[in-house]
Amino acid sequence: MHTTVGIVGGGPAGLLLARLLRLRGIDCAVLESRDREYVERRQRAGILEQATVDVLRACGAGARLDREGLVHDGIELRFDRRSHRIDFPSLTGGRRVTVYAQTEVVKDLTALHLADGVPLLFEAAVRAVEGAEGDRPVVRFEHEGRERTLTCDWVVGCDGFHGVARAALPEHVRHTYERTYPYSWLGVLAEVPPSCEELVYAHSPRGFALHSMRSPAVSRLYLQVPNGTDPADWPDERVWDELAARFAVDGDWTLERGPITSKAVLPMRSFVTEPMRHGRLFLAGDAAHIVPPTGAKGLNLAVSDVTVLARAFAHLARTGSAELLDAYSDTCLRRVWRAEHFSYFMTTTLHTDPEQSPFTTRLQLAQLDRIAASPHAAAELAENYTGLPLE
Ligand code: FAS
Ligand code: PHB
Repeated sequence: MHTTVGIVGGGPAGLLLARLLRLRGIDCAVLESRDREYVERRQRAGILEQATVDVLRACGAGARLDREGLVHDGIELRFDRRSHRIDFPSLTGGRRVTVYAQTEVVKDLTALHLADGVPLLFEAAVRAVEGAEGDRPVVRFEHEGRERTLTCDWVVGCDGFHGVARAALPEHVRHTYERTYPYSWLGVLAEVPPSCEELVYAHSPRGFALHSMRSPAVSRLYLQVPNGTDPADWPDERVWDELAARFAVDGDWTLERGPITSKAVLPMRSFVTEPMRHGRLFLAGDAAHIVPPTGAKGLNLAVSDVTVLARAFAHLARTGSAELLDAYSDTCLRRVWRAEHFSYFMTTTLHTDPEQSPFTTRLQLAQLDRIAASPHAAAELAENYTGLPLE
């Protein structure tokens, strides 16, 4: 097989890149190691920035998003038994976010591909990317029990943190920056209407908690837990009791309980690979960078990477100039480090490190109090959370 742009990984980054290239008449093919059902059911992100919604609409993947997405004009911070709402439009000149699950974005993009025939191979596990320094890189993959190759003019690694593409950047070229955290998230999906209109981020002496949602009937909630936690040690009642304790505020508010349908522990990591390009190989999304989910940036960063990359490939096809491809890594890394900083800030301000001193806890509360008291500090959070416009 040969194509212009070989895409490794059929998550949101790979699927959206293929769609954007297709709309610009650039040949591409997507190789995804898992089956369709697994990729469409894998619970991940839930918050879309305005810029992400705009890109999905522009590429024809906005119809269901517009029908079923929940537009939110703010979030609530809870700390010291107090509650404080951050109003996005008034602090950012009109920006807001949309609650629409990553699973649904993946379903919408997959349906578009299967409808208009972009080569999208499921259960096609890529073993290696070779020849990125040459002018015709080769992707070696296994499909239906046979070893196969895809030759390309360009390869894009959209295969996530545990993928193979990043390994094709030689050690002497690749610089990695990493921070791990002394806690994880226990994420649950529950068949119960959300107990709040907007997302609630809670700082409490017992640890962090987040109340998110998937629909008017399905809640998505997260609890800070020690690394290495076994979900089996958290029976439903214990989950609800702990959530209620962490969301507790003075005043009348009740956490509605219901059947928990999924439970998983998610480690927290900040990770960046530089550069995001080597020869004819590009990295996009989680293949190049990871943010802790406290800032709701993961999926949105993947979308901004492939938007910049698709524009650069279109510029090459139109003008013959590779200038935007040459600028890809620097262009994306500016946005990546902004999101890394914001996600680190949200994580270290809202979580309680088991080793932290009472002095550190006081500093966290002083920072949260500042955000509640100062429109400038609140605007800084709101601008980062709703996402900066794409360059
Ligand atoms: P993805 O990891 O989504 O997709 C990569 C794809 O490549 C996968 O489909 C994988 O099967 C495939 N692949 C891997 N190796 C391959 C190979 N060798 N050959 C072929 N295909 C291969 N963000 C939030 O904002 N909120 C959240 O709550 C949240 N929860 C998360 C939970 C988890 C467990 C993880 C890992 C991430 C979470 N994130 C969350 C971040 C998440 O949204 C990511 O940023 C987003 O999935 C990134 O999309 P991709 O870059 O497309 O990577
Ligand atoms: C989610 O809905 O899954 C979600 C929302 C906001 C976050 C993280 C996860 O910060």
